[in-house]
Amino acid sequence: MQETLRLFIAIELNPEIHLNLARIAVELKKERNDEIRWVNPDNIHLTLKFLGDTPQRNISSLSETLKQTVFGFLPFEIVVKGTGCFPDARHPRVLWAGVNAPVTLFELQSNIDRALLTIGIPKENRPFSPHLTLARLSDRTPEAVNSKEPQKAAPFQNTVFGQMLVERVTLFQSTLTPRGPIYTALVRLPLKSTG
Ligand code: 3AM
Repeated sequence: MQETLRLFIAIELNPEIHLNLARIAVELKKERNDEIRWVNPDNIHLTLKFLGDTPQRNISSLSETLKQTVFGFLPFEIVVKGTGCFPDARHPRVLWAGVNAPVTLFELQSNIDRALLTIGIPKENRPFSPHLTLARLSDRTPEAVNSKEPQKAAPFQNTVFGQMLVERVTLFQSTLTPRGPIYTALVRLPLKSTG
């Protein structure tokens, strides 16, 4: 059988952002609720593309394509600010922290998507909406909890959780375990250095 790895491409966050997101998760989690799956704050990242199960033998061409694409971009700043829900506050499935970013981030994401198509990885259908997933709510989450979570997060609507210079993109392996996913950085690909 062919060996596959579950992969995704993301931007890693700096320690300040991790710390601030961990703090608000503690606040929001005060009334413990088992229906909400909180993301381990150390695991929070900005996903650019989910690849899913990928044959191990394709990883070197994938990394090479990614390397060349990413190196075409200069570093840029992002600001992590505010909270919100997908698809909307009345039907929350994902609780997120927002990412304010220049057009470069959108170009980086769409260039990666386009470049990977040349090596047979299908393009993303949904428009790119940069966010950091804080928690996931399921269909089974009671309506009362569903409507409460966005309200609990509302005080953070304009909070700045930090900012950082994006200087690299990371190819991650995701290993699903009963205790939650384990993310392992496989390769870090630098943007073009100005120095
Ligand atoms: O951190 P976020 O939520 O942006 O939601 C998953 C996570 O992104 C997403 O890939 C990232 C790392 O797990 N993901 C997981 N399964 C997915 C799927 N089948 C998926 N995205 C699209 N399709």
